[in-house]
Amino acid sequence: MRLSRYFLPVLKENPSEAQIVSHRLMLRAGMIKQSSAGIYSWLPLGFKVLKKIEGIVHEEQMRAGHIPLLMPTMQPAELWKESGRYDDYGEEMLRINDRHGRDMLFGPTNEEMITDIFRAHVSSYKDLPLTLYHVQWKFRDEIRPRFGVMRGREFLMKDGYNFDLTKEDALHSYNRHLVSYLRTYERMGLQAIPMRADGGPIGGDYTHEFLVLAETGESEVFYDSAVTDLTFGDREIDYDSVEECQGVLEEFTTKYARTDETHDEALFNEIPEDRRRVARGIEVGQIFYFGTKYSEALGATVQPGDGKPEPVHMGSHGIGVSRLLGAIIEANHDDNGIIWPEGVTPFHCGIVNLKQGDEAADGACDDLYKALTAAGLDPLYDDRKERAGGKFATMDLIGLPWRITVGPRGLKNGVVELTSRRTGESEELAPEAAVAKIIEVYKDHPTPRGF
Ligand code: P5A
Repeated sequence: MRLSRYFLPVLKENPSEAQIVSHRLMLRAGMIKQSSAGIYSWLPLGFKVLKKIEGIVHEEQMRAGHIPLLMPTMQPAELWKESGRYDDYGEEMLRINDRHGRDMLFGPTNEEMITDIFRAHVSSYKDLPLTLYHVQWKFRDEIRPRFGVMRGREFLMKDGYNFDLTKEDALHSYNRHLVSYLRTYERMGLQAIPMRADGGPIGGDYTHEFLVLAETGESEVFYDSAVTDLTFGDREIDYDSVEECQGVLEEFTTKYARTDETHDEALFNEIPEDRRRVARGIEVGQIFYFGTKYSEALGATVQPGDGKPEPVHMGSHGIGVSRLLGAIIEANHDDNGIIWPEGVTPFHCGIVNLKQGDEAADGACDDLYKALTAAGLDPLYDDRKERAGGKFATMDLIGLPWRITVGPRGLKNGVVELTSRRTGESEELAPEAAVAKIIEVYKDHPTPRGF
């Protein structure tokens, strides 16, 4: 993309409404624009990252054997009356009447709707296990929407639902989700720690939240610092293997890590004192096992062999897709702007032309652009007639991990400059070598094709 043809409405000033750095940087980098409280338009740069994150979520869900579908945002109240949650959910649910006076709602989550799909189409235990998921907009009329996309009213969630014959099978589904979530967050350059939590309005008492440690996080968390040494890495996991998934769950959840809702002071005090941590975190996902809560209420049953129909065991599993942008920025920024991890960056690298209009510089930038594009990469070429300082400031603000700087002086010596946004280190090398290096970097970070 040539910047002169792109739509990147960066702000020079710090927006006064933004209280935390990720919100401020998303506004300044022209990623989002508030439409009303907790509701945002996703401008091209923000949309690009959102779709990258969504792409990683899809890839990892499908890798785990989960099946994508798409349910609507608008739901009929009847389903929620069947489960009993229509009254229980309270004021967070946006209730709407259609022209016929029918009670509708903008879905805050989809347990009822997916259970309705299941009961309509599945009756044989042979169709189990089954996990269906979608990535769809949700609405929760949060009393205090704040921090930009962190706590929105309209937000994008990946929500998945498992259907299993027995509790044992459903716990394997739970473990499988935990494993796939660890992989998912690490691909985005994040450490998200599973912590025992509370079921809240979704239900069930077996649930973990995934938390990214950050001072601006809304949750208070208590943990053994040894959990921060755990990484999933590039291990290959057989998602069908009960033992392997159980092993990962035990590795990542045995040490003490809890949100304030489930915190147990006595257990916490058993951790060696120098490893006890009280901190704040951003909840980027949550997994639940709630047994037959919805299947019983809505009559989602299967017949095991020749026995009588039995309600299926279920769980639900959510990733805060739009919230992740905020969490990633909270964990990756400096005073000059965002520093995208390679896995989610909107463009793979920036090309800065120091002297637009200079024949050699223009030609070299065009060649770089073509070479990177031919390699399947997505560069952002700042071809505007601007001074170098302004171009660097924009690149730093929007946070592309790599920048190639091209100027007539360097070209005389056959070199361009390659700069890492994260370390600030630069090296001079031949344009072909810069391209080769960027191609090499992204070999380890396969990113879904973006927009
Ligand atoms: C699990 C999937 C559920 O709703 N039902 C379907 C279960 N869980 S949850 O924890 O309530 O939400 C899942 C994730 O969505 C994100 N999230 C939000 N993101 C932005 N703004 C909000 N207001 C908001 N509310 C929830 C969180 O990341 C949460 O973990």
